[in-house]
Amino acid sequence: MHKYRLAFIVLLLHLTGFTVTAQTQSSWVRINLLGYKPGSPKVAVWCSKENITITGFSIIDAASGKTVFAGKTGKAYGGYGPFTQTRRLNFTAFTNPGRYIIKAGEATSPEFTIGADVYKGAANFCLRYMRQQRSGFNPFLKDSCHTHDGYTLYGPMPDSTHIDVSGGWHDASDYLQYVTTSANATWHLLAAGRDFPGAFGDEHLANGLPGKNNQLDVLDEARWGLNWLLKMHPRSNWLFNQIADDRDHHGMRLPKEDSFYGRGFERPVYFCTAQPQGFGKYKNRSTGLASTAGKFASAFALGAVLFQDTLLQNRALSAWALGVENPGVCQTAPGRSPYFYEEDNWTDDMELAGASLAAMNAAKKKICNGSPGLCKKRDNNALAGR
Ligand SMILES: [Ca+2]
Ligand SMILES: [Ca+2]
Repeated sequence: MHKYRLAFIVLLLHLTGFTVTAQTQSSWVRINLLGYKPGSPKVAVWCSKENITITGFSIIDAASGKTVFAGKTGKAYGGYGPFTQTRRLNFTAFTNPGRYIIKAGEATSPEFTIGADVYKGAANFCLRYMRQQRSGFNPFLKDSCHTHDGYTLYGPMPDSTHIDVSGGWHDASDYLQYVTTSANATWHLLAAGRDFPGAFGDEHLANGLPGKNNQLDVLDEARWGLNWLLKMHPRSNWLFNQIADDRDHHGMRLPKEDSFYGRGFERPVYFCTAQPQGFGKYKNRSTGLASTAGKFASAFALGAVLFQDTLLQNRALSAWALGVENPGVCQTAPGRSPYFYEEDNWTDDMELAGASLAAMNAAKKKICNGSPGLCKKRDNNALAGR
């Protein structure tokens, strides 16, 4: 019995000591966790919860423990977030590859790397998050969710008309789905695949499960986005803006058991009307369609080029036309909470759309000049699919 009591006291002392150590730490050094390339700018940030100051820092070789670089801190930046004082630690001048630790005052950084290949695989790795966010079939869970979406609101059809808009990605770690964020993500995935194909692999199928399908995974992911956007712009004069609203935030539930909207597992699908919307006390300040229409058009136009798809081409043109006819912003719809995506500019979206359409038309001209019959056949197929 005595033995156990002693062990308990030793454990208690150990825990107490640990707690005191954690509580007394008041400053930290934050680094780029991926590391730094030898020739790139290199900055860490020292931050403290006390109003103290430091004037210098040192870099220590992780293996030998020797100081290999000494630097002066930048000017005091003052408070930021939970911190009272912050300073930048610039060590761009230090270019030797290796594993290091930064020591600044009482704070020590985690170990980090300086090396030519520190970013290798990073872009491809980020696609894991996109696959985890997939709505409809989710390859991370190997299960499907939100397959009942959804019922319409604000549209030209009677409210609560069912329309199939299952697919796309959940937004920001909740289950909401927006065109404004999804079309933006889709365009960037397409552009990344176009401009940096060597940064991505082919280790997943179109549905996100492991496998090879002779298509870069970044373009598989972009295609997943485009397929959903086509459902959200199903006719040349119909644009939908979002699925679900802030009732989403009222509690935790499994994605396939999302019954927060009073119609089984269906969720509301908001039509873009160029007017303020919001089912509860709060309304957005929508004035037009162009911010959303422009994002649709730019994603479809770039997708049309990369996938040689005339349905995407036609949808790019129809979304563009709706944006031209309805200048203004199309904000997301709130409900019981006052916050929503308060986008106040639309010209940037129409500019990107215009540039993307010009590139699409130039690419089409090139293809059609080479094979006019193929273009005619594709256009007919696209029209039949409308
Ligand atoms: Ca693939
Ligand atoms: Ca904008």
